[in-house]
Amino acid sequence: MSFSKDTKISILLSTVHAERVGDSYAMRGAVLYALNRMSGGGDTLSGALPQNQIGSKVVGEGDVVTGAEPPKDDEKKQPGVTERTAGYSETKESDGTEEVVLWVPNREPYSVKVGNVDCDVYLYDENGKLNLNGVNSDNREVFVTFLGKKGIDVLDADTIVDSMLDWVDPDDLTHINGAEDKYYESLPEPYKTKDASFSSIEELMLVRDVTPEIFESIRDEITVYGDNQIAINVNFTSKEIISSIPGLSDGIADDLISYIGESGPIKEVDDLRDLFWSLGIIGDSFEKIRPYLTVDQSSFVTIRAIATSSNQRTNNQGSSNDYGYRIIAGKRDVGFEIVAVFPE
Ligand SMILES: [Ca+2]
Repeated sequence: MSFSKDTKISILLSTVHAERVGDSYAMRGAVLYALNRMSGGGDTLSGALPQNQIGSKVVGEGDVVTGAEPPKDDEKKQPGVTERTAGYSETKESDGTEEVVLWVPNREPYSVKVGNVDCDVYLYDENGKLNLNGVNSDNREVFVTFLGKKGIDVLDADTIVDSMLDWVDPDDLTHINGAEDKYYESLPEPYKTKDASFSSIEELMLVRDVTPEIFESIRDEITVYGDNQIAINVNFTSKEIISSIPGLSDGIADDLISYIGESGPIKEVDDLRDLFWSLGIIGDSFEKIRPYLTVDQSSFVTIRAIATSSNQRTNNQGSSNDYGYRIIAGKRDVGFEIVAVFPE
């Protein structure tokens, strides 16, 4: 075989490919390691592993994963930072013989090294997202406003939300801008409305006017797991979601998110009363907003790992947002179990 310029390119490409594959396995390992740490270690991991989806490598403590660290404290030891991590970022429990520090959802990533790849692992509560099965006729404006903030035309947003209601409700009566069987059966590839709850967020792409581009722009902020209501965990949410709640402006959402960043998670919804008061939301106004807010975590957590140390980072074509490996884990009697994997 002659060593031409093309061969070099081919070798370079295969190196990049190998790094990408290596990162991919490292990120999978990091996610499974996190699942183990959330479950308190021990035998729960092997029981929770769908081998066919994850590959054959089972990651355990002391195996290929080394150097697990608590969340980074890169805020230079400001007063309040310690308090924020204490009692929230890590929960100490005793299993009788040794103390196991459980990993719990946290605004800061955990760090873990898998093989020679450093990974950041984010644990995110699903109650911080908008639950597709929580949308109803009374709170539909929240989702319409949210879609608007994502750059979706208001009429399209209205059509999408009405069609979501039709998709889920058991009847065949079309909402003003919605769609039932008659609409979907007229498509080149006809199908019927589900008339039942969303089973996955991807199912949203079957709903009238939801394009892959629209889905891509909102997929990290929607869920079908957790509590089937629009009650957002303020400690794990985005500016776009918070400011979609009637009565909460972009400015207030910014102030709330900075407050949590500086002072730590909100412990009681009532604690928001004073904060919002200082921002001009007084008396009855707070009572109207309150049902949309919670500090309760759901039983579902997104575990997302992103490789941070590999050379591939500099070669990465896509945005870091697209880069990573995620699973959704649901709490069970013993530990957590994988309920969804992205990419599969
Ligand atoms: Ca229906």
